[in-house]
Amino acid sequence: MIWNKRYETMDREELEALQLSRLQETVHHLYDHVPFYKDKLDSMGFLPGDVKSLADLRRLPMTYKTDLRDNYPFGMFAVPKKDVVRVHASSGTTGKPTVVGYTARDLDIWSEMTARVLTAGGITAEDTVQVAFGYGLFTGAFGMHYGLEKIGSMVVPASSGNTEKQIMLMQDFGTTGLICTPSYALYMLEVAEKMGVNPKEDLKLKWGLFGSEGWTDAMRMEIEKRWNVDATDNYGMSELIGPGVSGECLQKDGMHINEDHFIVEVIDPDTGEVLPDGEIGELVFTSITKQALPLIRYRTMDLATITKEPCACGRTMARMSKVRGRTDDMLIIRGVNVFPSQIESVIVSTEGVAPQYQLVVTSQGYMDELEVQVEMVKDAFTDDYRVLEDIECTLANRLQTILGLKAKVRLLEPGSLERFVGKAKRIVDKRERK
Ligand code: DLL
Repeated sequence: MIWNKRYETMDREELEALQLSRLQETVHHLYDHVPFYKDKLDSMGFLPGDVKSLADLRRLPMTYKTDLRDNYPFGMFAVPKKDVVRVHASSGTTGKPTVVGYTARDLDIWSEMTARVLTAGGITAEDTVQVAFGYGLFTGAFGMHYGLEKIGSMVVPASSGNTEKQIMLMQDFGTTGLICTPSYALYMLEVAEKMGVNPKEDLKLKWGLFGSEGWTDAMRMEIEKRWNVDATDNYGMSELIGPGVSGECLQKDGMHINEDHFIVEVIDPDTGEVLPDGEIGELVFTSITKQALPLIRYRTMDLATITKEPCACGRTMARMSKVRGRTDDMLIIRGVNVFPSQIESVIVSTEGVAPQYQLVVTSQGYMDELEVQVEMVKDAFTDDYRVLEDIECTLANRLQTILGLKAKVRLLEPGSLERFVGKAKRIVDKRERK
């Protein structure tokens, strides 16, 4: 099903005309209301009226997360505070959070966008959907919640954590859709298994919409098999709006971007040069319908590819690939670029180990060491040294083939790593010089 055929199946020419007029409006709005953008455009001698075609987007300046930090908390808002009806924030790892704001119209558009993504992932008014993202400053739960209400599904705002209760609610309410991070979905599975609940027999779950962090296709297969669901990926970011920027349809072949609200570019993160479709680079988004906090050419640091090839579902909006990594979570080990997603795909497809892992990086003098700590599955866990060595060797060899780098593998007892109810933290970088 398609939530909004009028827009989601628009032909490209019409879409681009719409994007251009919305971009022009946005640039005027920002120039008139946000000193940060006015100063930037003035210093370049660029007037809002200079946006004559979509190609002029490339002449506009980029916006960085640090710009939001420097203007903390409300300095980038483009409307007076009385028109802001909601704020959210993303918790940075250090210092102050990044604050984002919404007008009533922004909230309306946001729920339209999440309604599209939810519909693409299989959700209808018939569904009972458990939202197991944390309700609060994080955008995940509220964003999906209002989209679900728009669709008319029955929402169970369970929030994150309290995992046994989540499973109980799923059983008692006949939950058919689950929304959370993929790592929490995995953790919930373990708890369900411990409680003796068999998803296939005891639950009615059909749809899993997982996002907010990276996960591989191998992980999708694992989750689909064990939860007995169709699992789709969806992407978003607080600064852009939250969830709802893009989502997979049931073809599971890339996430459809809501291009009538965002213009997407893929750039070379080092040079800023715009790359052709199909090439991997950093995603850069321009929001063209937001009132409270529109951003021009926002650098996401997320690496992916895009395609405008038609999709079998009928949607015409461009699709982005799964996020392959972030420019800031790429590890450089002995000069080799390593993405956690590469390691995850090896782990998930290796027998005997569970998809629970942690990457520990240390340095010995000038030599960096990568240790891949991974839990074993219960059935394979043994104290037979030869069996363990065999699994370690298989993993180390596969990692070397994929990464081009020797990594140390450490097998752990089932259940020994920390579990996450939100975004997982899998990298422990102990190097002084990173
Ligand atoms: O995570 C918004 C969201 C909530 C998206 C719920 C989907 C579902 P932030 O907390 O601001 O917003 O984090 C944004 O999370 O730049 C990516 O690095 C990462 N991310 C989000 N979705 C995906 C995904 C929300 N599907 C940051 N795959 C982004 C990989 C993702 N990474």
